Amino acid sequence: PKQIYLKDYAPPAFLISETYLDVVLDPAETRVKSRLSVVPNPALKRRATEIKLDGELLRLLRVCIDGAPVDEQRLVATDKDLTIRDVPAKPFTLEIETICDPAANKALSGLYLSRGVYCTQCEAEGFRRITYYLDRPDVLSKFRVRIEGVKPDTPVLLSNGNLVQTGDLPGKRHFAVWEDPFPKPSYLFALVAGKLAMVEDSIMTRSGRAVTLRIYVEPGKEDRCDWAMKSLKRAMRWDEDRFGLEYDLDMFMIVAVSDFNMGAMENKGLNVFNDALILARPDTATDSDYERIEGVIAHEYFHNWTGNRVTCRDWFQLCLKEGLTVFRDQEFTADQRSAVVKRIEDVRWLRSMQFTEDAGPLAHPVRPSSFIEINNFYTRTVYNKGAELCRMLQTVLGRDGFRKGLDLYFDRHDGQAVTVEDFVSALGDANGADLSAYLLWYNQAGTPTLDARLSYSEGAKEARLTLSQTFPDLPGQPKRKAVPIPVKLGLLGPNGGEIPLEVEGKPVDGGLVVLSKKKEVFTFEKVGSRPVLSLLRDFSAPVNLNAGARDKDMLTLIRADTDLFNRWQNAQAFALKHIVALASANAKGENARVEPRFVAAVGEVADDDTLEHAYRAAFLALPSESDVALAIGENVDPEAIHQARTLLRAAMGKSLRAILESVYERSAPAEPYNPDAESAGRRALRQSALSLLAAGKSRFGIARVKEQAKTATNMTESFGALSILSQVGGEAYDQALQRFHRRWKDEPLVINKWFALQASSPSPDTLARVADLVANPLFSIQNPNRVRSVYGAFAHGNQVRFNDASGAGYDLIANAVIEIDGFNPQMASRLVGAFESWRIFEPKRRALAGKALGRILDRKELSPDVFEIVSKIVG
Ligand code: B3K
Ligand code: ZN
Repeated sequence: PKQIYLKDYAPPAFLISETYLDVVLDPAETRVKSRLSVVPNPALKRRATEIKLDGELLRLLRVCIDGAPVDEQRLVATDKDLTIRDVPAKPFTLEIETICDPAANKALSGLYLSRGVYCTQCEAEGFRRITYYLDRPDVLSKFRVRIEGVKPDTPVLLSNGNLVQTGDLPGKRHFAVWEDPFPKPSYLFALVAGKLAMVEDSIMTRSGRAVTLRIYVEPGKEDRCDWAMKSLKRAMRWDEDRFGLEYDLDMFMIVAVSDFNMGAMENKGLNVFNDALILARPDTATDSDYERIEGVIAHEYFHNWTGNRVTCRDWFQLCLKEGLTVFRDQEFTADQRSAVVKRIEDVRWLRSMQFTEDAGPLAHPVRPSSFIEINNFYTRTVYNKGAELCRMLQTVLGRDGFRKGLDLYFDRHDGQAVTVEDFVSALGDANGADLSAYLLWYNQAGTPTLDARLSYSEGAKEARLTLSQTFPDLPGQPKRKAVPIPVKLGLLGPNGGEIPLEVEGKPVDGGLVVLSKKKEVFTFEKVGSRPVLSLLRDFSAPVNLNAGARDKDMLTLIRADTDLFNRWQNAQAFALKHIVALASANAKGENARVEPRFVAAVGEVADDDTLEHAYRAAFLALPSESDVALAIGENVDPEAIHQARTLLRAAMGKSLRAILESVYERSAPAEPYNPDAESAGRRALRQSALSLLAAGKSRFGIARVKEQAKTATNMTESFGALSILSQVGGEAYDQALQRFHRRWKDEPLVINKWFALQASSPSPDTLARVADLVANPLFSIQNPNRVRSVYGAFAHGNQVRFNDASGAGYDLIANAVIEIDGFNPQMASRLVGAFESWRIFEPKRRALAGKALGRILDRKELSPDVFEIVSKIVG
């Protein structure tokens, strides 16, 4: 497979001003006639004499230029493209007729059938499986689409934009014509057809335009669209208020489908969603499902401006739309819910998922400089580190400055396909600031480490803070330059109060300093006594913090920092250090002692009714086993980590028993069920309390869990109880599992949870259970949600059993990867990414993982997707 390089970018030789598609649907033989208005790119001096169109898995019937058939000699077709020689030097009309096979499409890229519904997924390069085209994001075209099908099978016919014509045809057939007035790249094209029910609402935009909102779902699921619709309306309003951005078409449609490779897709005016991110009813969806739905609905909607109106010049610029849009959806959720809790959730996820990627063999810059398969680059780094970079720029410019910058970005680039440089320049120019140093963040891989040392001079009443940065060694990464690191901080006085920050006689604005070199000293004046340093508040930069803080100071911060985020951050750091120590004692067979001061500090927070419930719940969640593995970094024994973490949880459950029981009793949410942040926070806190109580073998706790598993009327509490029972095990767990299965076997989205829970259990019988699960008639290897809930949950969410000392976990996943790669490379390559940390484990496991990886790499028929990931992982 071939590497593609950013440095080789060249503008397209031709543009397509208008695209007309005529699609005649048929399960195995869908006929697509395209009529393209092709224009030689006026920006280029040399004109091309041939045009090369992308196309895959198409049967070519006919090509015409300006109405005349093009004869065979002028056509060269490969399995990837079609070249037409001797094309006119002036604008011309190109007509192409092809056949594709949606029923055979199990890769779920291009046009495919999902439970009888035709749908498309074109990003990144799926459009070329529908017709021959210049399938690249810098070719923007106005689309007009005619869809024809059998009316009883496909009563609903949808595409982007506005419906301009419909009609009946002989033989129970009918058609619809859609026109999208906004020029767009082919990756934003969508077509949906099938038997779908619809829920409708409407909203008035700020400038007074009425927009019709429609959600299409499988008939019978209409009662589960409420939350998605409400979320959409809130997102639309929020984007007007916060960024002044209004919706631009008369109709906004969302379609939910059951077979989808990822979460959702922002096609212009016609978003297509994984139904797991639309459908919600209190008895079928958990609080976290509700929160995710709200966030993803917003995310896809926000793409209408950040991605669609202004798009990417090439796929290397993917973070331009994804990082910015994740940042926007994070800000939205922060405003809808609790800002500090949202920040905690995002930082927790970033540290455990993105930092792992950035420290391993798949590390790449937020803007990569080369790839084999672009679908492999929809990563935690591009999305979430990309979002952190936007946040960092907002921190530096301030909210208003960032808004001014975005305004200028849209003024300059609406309707264009642009680069990261264009984005950063707009932000800088609008604020009279030179932000070019921040481009380094986009171009260098790896998480920088920020070292901090504070010294205090009693005589001078000065606190000197020395900040310095280093990059970890990464194989294949060149020497990296120092990046600008915005550091938000505070100094706490003896009674926990904030000491005003002053450097060279001037107050430090917003407590923000920027480390712009490798090393710098900041001297804070008029500091009356030795302060405690509260560093990297709000996680103001995506760095590994090495503050060398003493336990005593950390405990002070956990108890008394005025910054809530940093109380949590210090508790996590303390817990992490502590579990690492426990695990190492464990591995050496030494007796490990749990730190009572830490447990007590956590208990105080849990007990504090002046704090939000959700915040207290987040506080009770310890770093995950893989977080601990990442912190240890080499020769990792996953069993020792599991035991250490379990030990700490049990100790917390035991010594905090009275507090946790009381917290449980007094945090009950109001009835009936409401998915709002307040009630969800109460349920989350009760869940954390019960889970720790169960870990500490509290009789009260276990009795409550059993009861809740039987009587809960919402999925949050019902599934919450089931997952605690899975820790407890035994008869009660098995019975609860069976009950759950009986009740929900006809609800695939709920059964996914049942699958995932069993696949993520650390219990030694999990390997055998997973083998049963994939043999279960409710499982289907062709359905991505099912694969994620069994193989995904096992490989990504079960560190002990995936890394089982027998090697059976590795073999299970390697076999699944090989099988899935035969029909859905994108899904296979996601799954195989679970091996990314294999080198940090102890030698025996490493050898077994290496063998499993070798077995995959030995296959001759590997997709480029899997090949790229595995060859990087093996190194
Ligand atoms: N832009 C899509 C992701 C497409 C993934 C293609 N492999 C969804 C999103 O990020 O909003
Ligand atoms: Zn996105």
